[in-house]
Amino acid sequence: MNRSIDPAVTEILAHHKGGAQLQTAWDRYEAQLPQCGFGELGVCCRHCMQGPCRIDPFGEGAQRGICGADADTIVARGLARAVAGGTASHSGHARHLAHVLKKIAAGKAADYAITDEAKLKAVAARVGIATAGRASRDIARDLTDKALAEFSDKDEGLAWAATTVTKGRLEVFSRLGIVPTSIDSSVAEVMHRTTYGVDADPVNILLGALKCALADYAACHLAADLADILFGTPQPVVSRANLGVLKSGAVNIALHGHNPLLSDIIAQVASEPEMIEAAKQAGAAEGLNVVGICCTGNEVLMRHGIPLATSSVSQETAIMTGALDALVVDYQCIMPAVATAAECFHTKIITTMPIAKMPGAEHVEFCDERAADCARKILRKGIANFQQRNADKVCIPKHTSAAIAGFSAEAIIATLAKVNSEDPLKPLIDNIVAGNIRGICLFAGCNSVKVPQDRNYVEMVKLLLANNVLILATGCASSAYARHGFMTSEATKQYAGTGLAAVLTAVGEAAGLGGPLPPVLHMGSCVDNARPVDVAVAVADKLGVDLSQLPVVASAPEAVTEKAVAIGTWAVAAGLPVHLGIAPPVLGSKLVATVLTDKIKGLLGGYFLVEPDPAKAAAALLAVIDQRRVGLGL
Ligand code: BF8
Ligand code: SF4
Repeated sequence: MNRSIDPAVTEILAHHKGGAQLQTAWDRYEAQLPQCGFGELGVCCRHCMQGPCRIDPFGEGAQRGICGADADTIVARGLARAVAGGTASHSGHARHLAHVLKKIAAGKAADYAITDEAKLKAVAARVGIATAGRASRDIARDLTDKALAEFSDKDEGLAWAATTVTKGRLEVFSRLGIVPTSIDSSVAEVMHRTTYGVDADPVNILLGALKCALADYAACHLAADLADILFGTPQPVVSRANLGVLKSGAVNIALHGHNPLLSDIIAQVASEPEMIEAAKQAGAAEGLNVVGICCTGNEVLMRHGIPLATSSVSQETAIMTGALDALVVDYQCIMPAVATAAECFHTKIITTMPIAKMPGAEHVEFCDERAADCARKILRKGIANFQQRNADKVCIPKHTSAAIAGFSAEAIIATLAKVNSEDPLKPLIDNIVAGNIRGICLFAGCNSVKVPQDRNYVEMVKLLLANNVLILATGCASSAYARHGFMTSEATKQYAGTGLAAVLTAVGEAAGLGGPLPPVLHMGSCVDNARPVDVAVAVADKLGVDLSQLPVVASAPEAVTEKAVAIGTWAVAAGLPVHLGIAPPVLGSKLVATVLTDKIKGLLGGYFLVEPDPAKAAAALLAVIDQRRVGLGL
């Protein structure tokens, strides 16, 4: 089985081949094969203790669970619960940021600050908070109250959803009765309606899933906004990506997980002279080398230029270099397997959050009020562990690629403003109209063991770029493109079609980059999927159309998590055709599969498109883009 097309991952896996103790996600996947067919189709249910119940997909055995639920109900309930899981995760992340902003406004949490006052004012104004002549701290206090109110039931709906989408979308959501009244109640409602003997109507359950997904959207937007206020709105920054960013002569510390509350403070503290000196004292001539993994890696890459080591599915390979002195984690997408992998090397796994501990790891509870001290304590543990490193076990693949990251919506608009300061969106819209930019595709989501790591991303993007589709990327998708060299000026010359290359070159030169803009714009982590929506909404509003009419598509060609399910679902609600390269567990219900891939189109404009073959998927997305262009008269 081809496990990865990433050269660094391939090298490290080959280096450790045959190691009896050392297993990776790919080994454990093979040990699981064949995976349960009922589970794959989504037709098993454990929602009560009379179960588990399962439906025979061939129609010969049981067609109903003990309570009478059929395949349609069971599949819809399973999908809705996945959306609720994703929403709980993103909103936990957002809530954590809101609590810290509240502490800042109250004069506590002294290690954090309001870094981006302009963003604070812009977000506050957007959600209806007065800003003129007011102190930042007062605005922040009101903003936090408003943010925390998003989590508890209220009549008027979610401010972070209502103020960030088109009018047309809001009308569609109201018509379908899927406007969430709060983030927490949306999650709770899905859990309620999918528990034993509540909602048995599959279509009604799917509407509940859509409502919850819109709460997820609000949570993602809230998280991205608050992170910008606390740590700064990302601006283009040049860095490097892949395992070669680890250094044999430095103390290597990887930040893994999601919330910048932990990683940004560590990134700040790591540049303190005492920390660098401590690393040198420990014998590391090159000092301290902080790198990122997964979405928190994207956060510190975008704001500090910290290099990105690898993505989620290959997180164990960072440990397998034998050169990682500490892996510092907060929450989400951290495989418990990292502790097992660390047993074969010297890496210290440090957990930091009360809700995310792990056998085999050392727990250093992260405390918002003493964030910098906690960060220093964590770094010192990594530095002390450098002396445990066994030089004979060190194997750092040389591969790295340059990557320009940090394309927040604000950064994109500012770059376009260099071409037309009066009307920054005009160059983008004019080039879409002229066909130089045929359409835009957002790549999002994870890497899965079910396809060779990055294969779908790389094959699809080459085809789309050659056909003048501008690419936006977030999450592990952005990691894939960073590691494979798609986030450079050279990539524009190598991969972009003539029209797209001309636009990117003109914009890059006007912006003083000394070369073209990269053809794949790194827009951040998974919660940052709200950022491309901001750009799309601005374009739609300017054109006077709805999101469902734009030649904009999305793809999660290697998706894994419940968070990805939630994002994919709200992207459909936003009116986007959303490609999935791996079928989600819904194929056991023809009704659910048909609603998601077809019927939903008439209601929302968006829909799912499942295509495992990357070439066919790219062709399908191009066809959709062209249909939408025709719809706009282009
Ligand atoms: O939130 S893309 S594997 S790291 S879930 Fe996780 Fe998927 Fe990566 Fe970030 Ni997003
Ligand atoms: Fe079986 Fe119904 Fe219980 Fe699910 S809820 S386990 S289908 S009896």
